Amino acid sequence: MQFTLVANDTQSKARAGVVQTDHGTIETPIFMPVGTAGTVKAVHQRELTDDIKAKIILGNTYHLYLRPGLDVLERAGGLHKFNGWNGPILTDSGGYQVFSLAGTRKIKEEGVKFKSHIDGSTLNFTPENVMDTQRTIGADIIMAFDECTPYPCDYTYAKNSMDRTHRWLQRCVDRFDSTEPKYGYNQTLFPIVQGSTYKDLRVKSAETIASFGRAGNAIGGLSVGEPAEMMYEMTELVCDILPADKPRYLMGVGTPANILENIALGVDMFDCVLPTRNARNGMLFTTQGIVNIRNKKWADDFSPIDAELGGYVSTFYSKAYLRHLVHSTEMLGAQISSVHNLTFYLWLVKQAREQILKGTFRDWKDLMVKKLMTRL
Ligand code: PRF
Repeated sequence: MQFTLVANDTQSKARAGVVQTDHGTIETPIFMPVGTAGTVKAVHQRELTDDIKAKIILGNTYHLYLRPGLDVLERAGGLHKFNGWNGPILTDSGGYQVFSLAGTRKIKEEGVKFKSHIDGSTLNFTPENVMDTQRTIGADIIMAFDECTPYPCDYTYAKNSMDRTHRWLQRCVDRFDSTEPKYGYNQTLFPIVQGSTYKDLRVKSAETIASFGRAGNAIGGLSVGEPAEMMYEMTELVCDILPADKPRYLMGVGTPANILENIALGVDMFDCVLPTRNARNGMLFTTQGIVNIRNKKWADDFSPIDAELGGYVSTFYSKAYLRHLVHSTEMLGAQISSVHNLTFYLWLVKQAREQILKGTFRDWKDLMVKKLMTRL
């Protein structure tokens, strides 16, 4: 994997770049649709490429390990072959899902012992086996095994957890660097900064993560319930320490406003379930602001979902029809809403990149943040 910095914004810390992987090129800033179980929920691969114009998608080690399991994935020839997505894939390590989804869990130096949320069986994730699992899934970018601390988190817990995440990182690196890809293309490992909302811990973690000199770096432990201003403060502190010539990935963020503000602080890559999860609940992100499609006010609004956005579903279907589908719990409602929201997120980061290249990003961002968060 290779990263080329193309432009730096003069009025903010925003950057435009290009990430090259063996499965294709990604222009940054980028948003990565979440495909937890090897599928972006309610979205066909053809819609991902042709309508949404996704460049890279996410998968989750935790879910894929439990179902369909490593034997099936290996026999398929990896996740790309299994689900038919030929672009780049990034897998999260499970270091987040284990903490948010699994039943009773025990964190030890060796790793995490937990109960599957599917059948209750006892499982062990260690830095080593999580590297092996991601090798077998075949992601282009694989994530280190970390602990995402909750918010709020007391200082002592945050520090001990961060130190352990750093020790786990050394074990991840040792395992990753002593194993080979299984399917003939390269894989790369991103380490993850933790440190909760404590400035000194964030500085220490960013310095430690940077010292590993990997091809890209991630920021974890944010957008877990802390105020947005606190997240921005931590992102800025960390971005100022992480090397400028490597991509920076902010995990699990966020709203359109969160994405634009963090781009302004130097983040290049994002993922979040928000556009797809909220789509399934009738919340649409549009170029004019936020639409709750369930509201009575759209009952006979026969205008397109979002004429300015363009794209197939957003211009073909009307708000009134989509409202009807959602009210009738028709599956097509979730499909249209998901494709629309992801089209919007990919449009947003593309616009951001163009504004960075033109040197007009900051003023555009300030206007957009206000506009996009208006409830229509
Ligand atoms: N660690 C990992 N995955 C994550 C996070 C993290 O801290 C977050 C935090 N927002 C989302 N996904 N491994």
